[in-house]
Amino acid sequence: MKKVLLFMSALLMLLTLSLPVFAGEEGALIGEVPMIDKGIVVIDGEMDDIYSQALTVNINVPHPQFGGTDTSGVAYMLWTEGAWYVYIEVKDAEVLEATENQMTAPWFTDSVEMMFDFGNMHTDLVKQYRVDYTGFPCYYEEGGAVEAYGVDAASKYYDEYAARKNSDGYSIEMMIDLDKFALTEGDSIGLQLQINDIGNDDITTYAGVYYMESSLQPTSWDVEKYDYVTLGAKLVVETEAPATQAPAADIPAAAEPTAPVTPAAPATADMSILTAVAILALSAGAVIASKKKK
Ligand SMILES: [Ca+2]
Ligand SMILES: [Ca+2]
Ligand SMILES: [Ca+2]
Repeated sequence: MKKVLLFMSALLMLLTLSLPVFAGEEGALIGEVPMIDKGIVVIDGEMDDIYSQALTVNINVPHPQFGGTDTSGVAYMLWTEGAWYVYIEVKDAEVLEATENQMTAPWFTDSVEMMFDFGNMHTDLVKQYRVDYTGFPCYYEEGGAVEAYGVDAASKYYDEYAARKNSDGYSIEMMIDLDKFALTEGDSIGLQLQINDIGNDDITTYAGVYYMESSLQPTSWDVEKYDYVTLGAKLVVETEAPATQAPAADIPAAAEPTAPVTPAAPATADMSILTAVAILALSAGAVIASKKKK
């Protein structure tokens, strides 16, 4: 009897001790990704207003061996039924022109990668979505299970994607297709974000890698250490102020160009200001209309 008890308690102890080993390391909860309606975000590489309410994460942790010091990014994340939105602004002083590497080794172009562990259980293969600064898309599954590089192959994994180069780097926007993953509000998703930074020093072309800020600082495929997010509830989006509903008749009258008082005289700055002031005074509706066009 004693022997049995001893054996049972030893077994219990062994099971308790083994638990953390089987469960693996757990990353931290980053936060809730707000849900939005389809059609609010335009996938064009520019930051839509709604991203100000997105869950954000900084991408600025250099790879232990291949990291640099002068590149960083911020990712803004939202979701909708059947799709994941991410807008990433990258500060990269040297965006190097893409080469034929795009098809064979696409990580050697200045680019951003979004890696998902959709079950957050470390049991499924990690899904990797990469778009480079030229807008070249890639999809890859851990271990090479799927390798879809370029517009034709990758398009079935995205709803849309876009990129835009600017004076101090570039921005990437992705609408990743989630249709086949059957995700719903409250689900957890492990994730990693990565910037590939290509540049030139005096001798050679180099590649640097930066990861998002996270609790256990995993590298690309270190899925047991990924931090995770949950799919949040739908945002309550503010509707336009009632001022935009001003009587339609006022708007064309105020917006019509004003004829010069003396046709022969050249237009002066003073007159433009007076005209602008007159329009402002005439109709608030016209001012709102012009703001929206900016
Ligand atoms: Ca956009
Ligand atoms: Ca979709
Ligand atoms: Ca670069």
